[in-house]
Amino acid sequence: MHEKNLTIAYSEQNQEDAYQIAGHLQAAGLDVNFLVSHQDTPEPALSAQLSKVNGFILLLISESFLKSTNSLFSLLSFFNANSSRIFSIVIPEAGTDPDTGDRVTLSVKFDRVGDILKHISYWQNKHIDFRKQVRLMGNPDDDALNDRLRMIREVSSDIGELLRTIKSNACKSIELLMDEHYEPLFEFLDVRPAPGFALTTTSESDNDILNDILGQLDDEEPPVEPNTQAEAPSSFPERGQISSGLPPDESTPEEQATPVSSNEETEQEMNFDDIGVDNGGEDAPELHVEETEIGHQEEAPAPVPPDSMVFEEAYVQDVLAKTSMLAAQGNREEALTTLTAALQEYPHSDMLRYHYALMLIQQYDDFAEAANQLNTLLYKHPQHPQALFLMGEIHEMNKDLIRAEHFYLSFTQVSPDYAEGWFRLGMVLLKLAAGNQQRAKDCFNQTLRLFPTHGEAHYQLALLLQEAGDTDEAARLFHQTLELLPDHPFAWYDLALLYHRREDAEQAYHAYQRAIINNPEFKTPQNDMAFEYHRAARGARAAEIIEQEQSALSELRENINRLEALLKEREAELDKLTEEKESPESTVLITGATSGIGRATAELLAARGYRLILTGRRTERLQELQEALEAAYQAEIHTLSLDVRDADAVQQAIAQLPEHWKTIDVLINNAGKAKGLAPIQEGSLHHWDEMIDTNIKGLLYMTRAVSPSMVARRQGHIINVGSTAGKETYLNGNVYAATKFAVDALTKSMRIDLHTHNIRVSQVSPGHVEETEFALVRFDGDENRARIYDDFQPLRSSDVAEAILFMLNRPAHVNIQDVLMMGTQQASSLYIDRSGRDA
Ligand code: NDP
Ligand code: 8X3
Repeated sequence: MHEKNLTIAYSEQNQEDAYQIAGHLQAAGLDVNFLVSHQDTPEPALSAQLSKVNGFILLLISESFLKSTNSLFSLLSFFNANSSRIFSIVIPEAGTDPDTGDRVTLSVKFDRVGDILKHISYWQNKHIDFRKQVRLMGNPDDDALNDRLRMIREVSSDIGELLRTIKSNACKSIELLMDEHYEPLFEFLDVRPAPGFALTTTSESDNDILNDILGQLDDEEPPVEPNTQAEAPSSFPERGQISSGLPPDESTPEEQATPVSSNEETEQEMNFDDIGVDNGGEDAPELHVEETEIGHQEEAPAPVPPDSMVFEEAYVQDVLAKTSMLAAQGNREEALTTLTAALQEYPHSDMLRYHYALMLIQQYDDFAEAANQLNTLLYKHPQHPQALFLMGEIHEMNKDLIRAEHFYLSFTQVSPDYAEGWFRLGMVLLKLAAGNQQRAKDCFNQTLRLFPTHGEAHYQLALLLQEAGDTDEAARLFHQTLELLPDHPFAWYDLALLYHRREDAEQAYHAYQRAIINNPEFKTPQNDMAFEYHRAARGARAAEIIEQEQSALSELRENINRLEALLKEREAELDKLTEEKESPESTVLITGATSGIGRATAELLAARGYRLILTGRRTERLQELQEALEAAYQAEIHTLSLDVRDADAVQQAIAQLPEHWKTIDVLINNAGKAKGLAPIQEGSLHHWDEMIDTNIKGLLYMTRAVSPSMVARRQGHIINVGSTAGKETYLNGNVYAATKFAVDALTKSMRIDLHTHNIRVSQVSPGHVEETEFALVRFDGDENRARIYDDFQPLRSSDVAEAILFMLNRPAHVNIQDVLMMGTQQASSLYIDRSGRDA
């Protein structure tokens, strides 16, 4: 282990690089400490932290490092005071290409003037942007912001000198250092690495480390060492703009025709040809010079005045290259002396005079003398485009907007195809007077015709249209601005305000979020409240609308339910009316109406308004029933007291019906009975005759008497009351079953005979039915034997009556042929659940 104390100082983005380098140095036997600089946080600057560090410092110089205020603030003075113990390592890092968005390796270069100027330009623009933001935030007394502004301004002033200092001090690129196994560093530290130390790339991990660090550097030209001989440029391009080349603390945001950092990008794309300005290569910043290596000033060839005018142009170029290089190195006095001497030698040289004026501005802020020089030039060449443009800029900076307008206007007449001239003119017009909006608008439109991707012109036009109330077009242009300049610090916020005024709370909120990402200073409690309140209010309105809709829907649903109920009610009423309308026309003859099923049917039909001819043998019961039904239902009743077994009596009774009872629409053959329950060998012949005569012959006699009239009218309905005993037999049910089998057979047969006469023939076939005298009749009045329904619930007589009503009031085209029905506790003639009536 060596006693040397070594601290690696780096920007937070380069932590991995720091650890990898530390790993190598520890392998060489060195003790390594770390000091990290966080980007743009309020913590003390790196220089302040470094001032507490003893021993050697290894500074990792990366793109991130050179863009960090905390890393660079006061670093120049620290460096100057401690250069003997600082070794800089230039490292590449992964980043995003600002133009393409591609992932690329960002390599720090400061070998050439152009490289350094690029960094100077970056910090000047950063200073301008930040100052504008501070001003727009309307909080000029905010100490923290002012401190930050001061730091950025200082970095902006120091950065050129700092880079030159780093470059001229101990400084190596990481790839060279690794190629040489850190030997230059060990020499600087005056240590020897641990015996056997050498970087190897044989292991996979070492290869990874090297690849990580070296990245894509293989294709790039190797860095130029500081002492490399300088090359004189072949020409000295002229300058078209001075804004960002001016000392930052001398210009105000209003004076900047290109107010945002995003213009850095667009300016690089501008066409300078029209005013004879060479943009100096792909990344050349404001001072457009051919890339010139920084060498030792004394080693650069001094311009030698030529003997002949033939060489004047070459001489001028040579002088301008030399002065540019001297200025970039900070040797402005010598640059000015050289240029002054050359101008004295060639006072008629427009190029020398123009650049002399430019240098007076850039290096000495001597706008008055610069204007004098340019006036001299313009007196001779009134349409000299660069001089006109520069005069416009000088007067704009001096807030002499009337003269600025005059020179920019002259410039646009001389160089109408140079977009930036129109843009500057538009900006000056806006600042001159409120009534100039239309002319400014024309200028910005002209800018966009010449340079359609001029983001700032889009932005200015958007502001003008917004002011004029054309918010749709303004919104479109704000969006175009943001497509071209996605990080525009103000366009998102202006767009948010526009949407806010249009009460488009969602869009306003979104734009506000983007604005505060680009510029956190927009995030204030008032703004948060305004943008989020309106969004919330919109949400509340939406909730209110949803609630209203839900309530309207449920009301609608209730109305539909009410209407459906009403519809059913009306349909039922209509059915009833239809039945009532049809029933008086229907005359129904019921046999066996004095008891049981026949009586229940008579009551139901009377209630429904049918005209009834009621028959039975018991005359008193018939009269009693007639009175009851007439009283209860005002029913129209006719009674016939007859024995269905008497064919003549039946024939005569039907034949002698009163005229208005002659038309019988429905015949219900109900009269019937079971007599006895004995095995066939013991059966009573009397019983047998009675059942056969009543159930079969009685039915036949009635049908024979009534059906001819039906056939004649081609209208009628015969309903026979059969039985489950007509479907299946049971013990001792022999002759009764036979009679009901006969009824079933006759029903089918009659239907066949009569269906072609439009006469319906139906049958109801019940199982056990209570509320009848059936069992009492069967067992000759023995009430005890007749108690056959005590242990289960059979059908009731009214159940069968309803089935009959259903059959008879079907529409004319429907014939219910048979209704086989039993109580729920009865499955068949043989299977009855006699577990009780409540089961
Ligand atoms: P009821 O004894 O209560 O009714 C029988 C009806 O038939 C009485 O009105 C009776 O009147 C009449 N009747 C009997 N003999 C004659 C006759 N010779 N001439 C004229 N009318 C007569 O029994 P139900 O109501 O139960 O019987 C009705 C029909 O239902 C029968 O055909 C029966 O077979 C059938 N049936 C009955 C079942 C039940 O469990 N109750 C089950 C299945 C079918 P009157 O005495 O005044 O003449
Ligand atoms: C009357 C029913 O089962 O007693 O028909 O025969 S049953």
